[in-house]
Amino acid sequence: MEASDILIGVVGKTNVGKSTFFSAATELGVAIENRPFTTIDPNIGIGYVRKKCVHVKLGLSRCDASNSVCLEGDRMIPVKMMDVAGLVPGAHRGRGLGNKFLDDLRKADVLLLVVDASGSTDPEGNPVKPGTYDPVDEVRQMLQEIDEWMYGIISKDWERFARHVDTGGVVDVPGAIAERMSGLGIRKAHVIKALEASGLADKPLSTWSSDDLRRFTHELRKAAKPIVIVANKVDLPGAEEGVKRLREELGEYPVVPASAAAEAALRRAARAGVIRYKPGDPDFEVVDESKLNRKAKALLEAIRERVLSKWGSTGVQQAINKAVLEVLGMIAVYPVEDPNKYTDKQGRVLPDVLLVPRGTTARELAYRIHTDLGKTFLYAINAVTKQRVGESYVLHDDDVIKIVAAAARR
Ligand SMILES: Nc1nc2c(ncn2[C@@H]2O[C@H](COP(=O)(O)OP(=O)(O)O)[C@@H](O)[C@H]2O)c(=O)[nH]1
Ligand SMILES: [Mg+2]
Repeated sequence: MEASDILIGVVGKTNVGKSTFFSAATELGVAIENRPFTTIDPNIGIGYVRKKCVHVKLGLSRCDASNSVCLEGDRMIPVKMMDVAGLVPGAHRGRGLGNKFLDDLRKADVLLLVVDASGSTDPEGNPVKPGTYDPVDEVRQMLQEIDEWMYGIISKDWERFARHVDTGGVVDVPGAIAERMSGLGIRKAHVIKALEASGLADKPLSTWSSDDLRRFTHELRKAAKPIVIVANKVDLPGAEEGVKRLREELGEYPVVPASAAAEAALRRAARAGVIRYKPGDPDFEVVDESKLNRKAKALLEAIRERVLSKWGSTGVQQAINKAVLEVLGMIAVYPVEDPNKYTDKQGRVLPDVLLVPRGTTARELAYRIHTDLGKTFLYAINAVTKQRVGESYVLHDDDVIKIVAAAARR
């Protein structure tokens, strides 16, 4: 996976807070000149993973973050986010914006499934009394919708495909399945994982029952579209019960309690210079009381009381970090030219950080930076230990790496 192409899909039914989450996440909360990132498309934007900047670890006083932003030692690393159209039950049969929803989903690497943990939004998105609706049912419905959609695609012409694989001398079965499903963002590694998880790795495809195919599809969805549940609206009454139920009943998925509305308000206030607050912080600090009117002050106090003190944070940053760093298993790597000064050719300190999948090698990193650098790779230098490492060196989180390549010497 190209880390710069990581796409987080924000999904869920109508009125649960997807757009609020999306706009909070794509607002950095600080005014920065020459910000290199803008909204790509009305529903695609840039969100950020927050990670301690390696300049702090290295004992440097600062860095010159260029492809990302360093907020006093916290590196905000851009990732693409998509505010997906609301999902209504029956979307796979074309209800609501069904097909638009499912089309958007194809491109996503990981999903933030936003639900109303307070149970105050009915299946069609209408507001109801908190606690009326069960967020666990809501998640199950969403997952079923996605499974149905995938099953519809995979089962089309399956028999013919299965016969062809079994009798046509296809050697790489997972590869053939992945190729058939590549339009859904499915890769061979996902297929291998799903074959194993569904116990179908050794069963010839043409002998699969339709139950087998459903089980396989379910596992494939879990592998290719992993999910973090965002239990939103925790500022409302009834949310505690909702979060508890989500955790009890859907233990296989991470559940992050959140208040997207609170995060949106905090980032706006931080941007206006009223408070000091970095996305994901457990608290904020009022900078200038005189800038706050009574209403704004009451709102901030309510956020502190109902969200931050109670839940530890608004959850928005935590959900993004969980999706990218834990679920997708990305690590941060800082390529440099000068391994002693940690600078690039222009003398900028640690300008770039890349998110790469855990397990990426030095040579793969070189390819990521530039094809020529990959092709002519000679060795790399771990700038922290000053050790020379070979092409198969497996990168660690927060590695600072200089690539030495034949092309670069010319
Ligand atoms: N109380 C509360 N309301 C929220 C929160 N997030 C969103 N909302 C409200 O829920 C409604 C629907 O939000 P929106 O983001 O448009 O939902 P979407 O249809 O899923 O995109 C709006 O009135 C929001 O202000 C939250 O964390 N807490
Ligand atoms: Mg919306």
